[in-house]
Amino acid sequence: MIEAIEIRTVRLPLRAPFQTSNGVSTERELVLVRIAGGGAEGWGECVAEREPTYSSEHSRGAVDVMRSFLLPRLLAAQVRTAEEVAPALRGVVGHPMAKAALELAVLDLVLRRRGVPLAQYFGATRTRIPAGVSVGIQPSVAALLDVVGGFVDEGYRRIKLKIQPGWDVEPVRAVRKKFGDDLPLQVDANAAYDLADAPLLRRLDEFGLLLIEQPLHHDDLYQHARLAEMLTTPLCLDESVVSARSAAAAISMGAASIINVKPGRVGGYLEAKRIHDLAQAHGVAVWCGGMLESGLGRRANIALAALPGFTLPGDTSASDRFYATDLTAPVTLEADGHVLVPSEPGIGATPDPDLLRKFTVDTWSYER
Ligand code: SMG
Ligand code: MG
Repeated sequence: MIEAIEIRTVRLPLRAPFQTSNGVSTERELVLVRIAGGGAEGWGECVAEREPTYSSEHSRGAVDVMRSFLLPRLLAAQVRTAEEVAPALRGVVGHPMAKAALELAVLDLVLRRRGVPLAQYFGATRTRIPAGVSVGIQPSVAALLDVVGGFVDEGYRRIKLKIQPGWDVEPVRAVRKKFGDDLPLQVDANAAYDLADAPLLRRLDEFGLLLIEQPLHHDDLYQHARLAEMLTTPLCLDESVVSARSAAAAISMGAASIINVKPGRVGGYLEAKRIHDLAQAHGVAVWCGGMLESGLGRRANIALAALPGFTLPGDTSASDRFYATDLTAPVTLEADGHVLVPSEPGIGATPDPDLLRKFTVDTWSYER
C-alpha cells in the first residue's frame, strides 16, 4: 500500500513567544510525514519539539527513529490499515510521538481513499466544539490581563494559565478579580512542583478552578494521588498519562479525576480513543490537549475532541492563536467560541505546497 514516504522538518514562526515552566519558544519546529499509495496521500504530524523539554522526544530524534527503526518495520509489515500500525511498531520502546505521526499518516491515507472524515471514523457525535486557549507565562500581571482579555473578547470558552513557582497564586487571583468567578479557568504547571508544595497549591483552591494540570513530575503518579487528597481543585494529568495502561493506573490510584488526552503523547489517535473510552466508562472527564499543532494536527485533534466523553473544552484553539500563517487553510474560531469539526475525508486539509516549501528546513524521502 505504501509507495512513497516523505519526512519534512518545518519551522513555523510563532506570533508571540510562548512561555511555560519548561522554557520559552519563538518558533515551532514540527515534523510532518506524507505517505503516498494507491493514488492517494496521507499526512501525519509529529508533535515532538525541537528540544526534549516537554518529554524525552525531540524533532531531530523523531526523524532519526522513524528512518532507522519505525519505517523499516512499517514497510516490512505491509500495513494496509491504521489499526495495524501500532502492532507493527510495538518492538520499538517509547517514541510515542514519532509512532503517532506514522499512524496518523496511514489513517489519513486510508480514510481519504474511502471518503470518510476522521471524526466519523472515531464515532464523533458533534459538528462543532467549544474551544479553550492556553495562555503562556507573561512578563507581568498587567500583560497577562491584557492577553487574557484579548482571548475572552475573541470568544474563547475557557482559559488555561501556565503556572510555575513564583507565577501561580497572584496571576490567578488577578485574572479572577478582573474577569469574575464565571470565567472557566484552569492552570497547567508542566510538572514544575513537588509534593512539598502542597500548601502552596492548596492556596489555589479558593479560586474555583476547573482543574490543576500536571503539578508534579511525570513519573510521580503516587505523589499525585497523595496531592489529590489534599486539594479541593480537581487534579488533571497530562505528561504522566502515556498509554491507556497508565491512564487506568492513574484512575484506579486516584491520581487524576480528569485526563488531558494528547494523541502524540500516547502513541496515536487510536490509543487516545481507547483512553477516552476507558475514562468515559469510569466517569472520568477528558479533554483534548494541544501541542501547538499546524492545521493538520489541529484538525485531527478537533475531530477526536468531538467524541462524547470530551466534556471539557480543550486546547483546540484557532490557527491564529499561534500562527500568522498556518501551513493549511486556517482553523478559525466562530463568534461564540466554537471550532467546526472537519467534515472532509481524512484530516480534511493538506499543507499548501508553497508554504510547505517556504517553512521546510529538512526533507528525507523514500520511494519503493
Ligand atoms: O496547542 O494550544 C496548544 C498548546 C497548549 O499549553 C499547551 N500545551 O502542557 O498542555 C501542555 C502544553 C504543552 C506544549 S508547550 C511545551
Ligand atoms: Mg499540559
